[in-house]
Amino acid sequence: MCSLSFATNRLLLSLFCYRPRVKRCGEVRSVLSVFFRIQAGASLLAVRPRDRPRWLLACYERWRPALGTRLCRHLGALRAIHQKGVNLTDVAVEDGQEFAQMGSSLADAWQVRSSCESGRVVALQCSACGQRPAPGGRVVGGMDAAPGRWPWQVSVRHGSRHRCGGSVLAPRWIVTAAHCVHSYRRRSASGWMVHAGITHGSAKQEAGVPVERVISHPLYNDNSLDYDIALMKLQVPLNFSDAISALCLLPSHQDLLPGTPCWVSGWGYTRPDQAQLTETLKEALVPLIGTQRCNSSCMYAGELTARMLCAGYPQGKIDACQGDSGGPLVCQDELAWRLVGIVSWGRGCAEPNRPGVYTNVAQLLPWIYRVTEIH
Ligand code: 4AZ
Repeated sequence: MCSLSFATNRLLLSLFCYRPRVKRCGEVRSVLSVFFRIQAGASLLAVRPRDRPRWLLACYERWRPALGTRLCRHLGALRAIHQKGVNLTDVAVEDGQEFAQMGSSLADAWQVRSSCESGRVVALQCSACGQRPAPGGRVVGGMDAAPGRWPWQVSVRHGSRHRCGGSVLAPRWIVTAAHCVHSYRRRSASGWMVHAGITHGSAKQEAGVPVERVISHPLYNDNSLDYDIALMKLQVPLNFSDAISALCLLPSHQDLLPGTPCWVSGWGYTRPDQAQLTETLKEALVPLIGTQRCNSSCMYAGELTARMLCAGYPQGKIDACQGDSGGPLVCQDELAWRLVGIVSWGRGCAEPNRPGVYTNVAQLLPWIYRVTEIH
């Protein structure tokens, strides 16, 4: 298990590892060999081969920027912000500190050294995500959300009307559902505004940030709602604060287990029979439901694709609803809050055996990375 991880507020201090990937027949494709962490303070990259008790600082020789990006994404961050070699003479290292020189790949063959040839070690900073300042919906059966509880939640508006929810991934990137933007002029960003840092006032006119680009997934299918994801690039960056911050994505090795407690939030309808958005952001706890069960004949009878996942309750009563679409389904692990789903569809709202269906973000990570890198 890879559970050696914890986070400090804003200073990321994280450990993670490569899990063995087991093929269906039981054959092991690659073995877990090394844990990583970024140490608070100087952001030094440390590695710990599986068979060693102590953390080793990573030597800078053989380092390439692409490795920093890969490591940050494995942690669930969107990108690496800074990476450089730091002179060992400029950092405080413990007596007897050992070092590791990279081998042929990130996960394997780090060689233990008593010093670094280059005299430098790797400092790596990933984009901040997944922390909220303090402990603290069309959500049917939910509760009012306290300010700051969901600082990544945005209201996506066209003209001044709330159309959908969305989530902050980076100061200039919002993720929402493709079906929210599909009926508007293709790829046109004009008219779209994003309102961040609010819990009240889905109908009011606070200053929003205009959208520069709208990019829907090219495979989005308006009939099946497969690939229901769109990214919005903002014209100006959001000012991150206690009220506005980014979500993490899933690390590539993380499994999503049925029953995991996750949260949905939004300004959508709070009663299936009343077409009215709420004034106050709502939240609801909705456990994940395994796809096999959700796709069974008593639920969605095969309508789900691999790009979808379910969350909610077989008995109904608590669910996302119209107006919540595009908004986040988030789950917390030892490290961070992560975007697991995007409110997408369902038969009605809060009905028995018709749980909410969400875009399965883990299946679309390569597309998110590619789009946010090239635009
Ligand atoms: C909608 O129409 C919608 N109960 C969103 C979520 C759900 C149903 C409908 C899930 O936007």
